[in-house]
Amino acid sequence: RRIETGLRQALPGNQLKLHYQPKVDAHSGRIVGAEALLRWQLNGRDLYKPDQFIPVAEDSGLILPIGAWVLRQACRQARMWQQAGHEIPISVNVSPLQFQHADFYTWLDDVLEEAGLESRLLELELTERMVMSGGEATTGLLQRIKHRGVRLSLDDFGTGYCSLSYLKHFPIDALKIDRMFVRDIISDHDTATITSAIIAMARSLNKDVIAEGVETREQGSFLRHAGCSQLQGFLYGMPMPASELQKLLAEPV
Ligand code: G
Ligand code: G
Ligand code: NA
Ligand code: MN
Repeated sequence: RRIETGLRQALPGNQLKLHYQPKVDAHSGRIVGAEALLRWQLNGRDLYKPDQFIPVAEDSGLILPIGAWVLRQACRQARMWQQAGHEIPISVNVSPLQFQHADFYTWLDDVLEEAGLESRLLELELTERMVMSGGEATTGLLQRIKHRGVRLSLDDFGTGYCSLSYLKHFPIDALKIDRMFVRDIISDHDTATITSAIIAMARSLNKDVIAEGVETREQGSFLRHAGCSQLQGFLYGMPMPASELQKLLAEPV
C-alpha cells in the first residue's frame, strides 16, 4: 500500500518517465521500431521496477491516468522523431483495464489527433488474455483500432492460451515471442522446436513475428533463420531515455 500512496504522487510529481527499447530488423540490424517502457524515478534513480508498481497501478485503477499519460507521451515522442527525420513506429503496452474501458477508442483517437501522429506510427501491444477474453465486443474494438490504421501486436506470445488457429479471427499484425522461449532456444531442443513451429505457423497466417529478450548472437541468428522479422533485447539495446535512442537513430548503420 506504500507503493500505492507514492504512485498517486508520481504523475503530478513528474516522477514517471518513458524509456525506449529498440526493435531491429532481423536482417539489416537497423532500428525499425521502439517499445515505450514506463519508469518511476526520483533523481534519476528507479524507485520501483515496473513489475512491482504496474500491478499496483492496475489494482488501484491508477493505470488509467498513468496509461493515458504513457500513450500521449509516446505519441508525442514518435512525432518528434518523425519531425527529426527518424520515422519509426512506437509500441505502447496497454493494460487490460485501459483496454476494457468504454472510452478507450475515443481516447486513442484523441491522443493521435492531439499529437499529430499518423496512426501507422503507433502500435499497441496487447496480451493474449485481453484479446481472448472479451468475445464479440473485443473483436469489434480490435477491428475499429485496426481500421483507424494503428498496428496491433500480441505481447508475451506463447505463455497464455491463445491457440494459433484462433488467431486468424483477430486483426492482429504481429506476435511477440515471449522471452521465456528465447531464453532456452539454444540450450533446450524442445523449446527450439516449439518456437520454430510457432513462428512458422504465425507466418503462414501472415503475421509478423518479433522475438523479445534476445541476449546472445546465437539466439538472434536462430530466430532470424526461424523467420522472425524483428528482434528486440539487450543484445541490440537496453531500454533507454529518448535522447539516447535518438543518438542511435542518427548513427549510420
Ligand atoms: O520495463 P520492464 O522492462 O521492466 O517491464 C516490466 C513489465 O512492465 C513488462 O511486462 C512490461 O510490459 C510492463 N510495462 C512496462 N511499461 C508499461 C506501460 O507503460 N504500461 C503497461 N501496462 N505495462 C508496462
Ligand atoms: O512484458 P514486456 O515484454 O513488455 O517486457 C519488457 C521487459 O523485458 C522490460 O522489463 C525490459 O526491460 C525487459 N527486457 C527487454 N529486453 C530484455 C532482454 O534481452 N533480457 C531480459 N532478461 N529482459 C529484457
Ligand atoms: Na511489451
Ligand atoms: Mn513482452
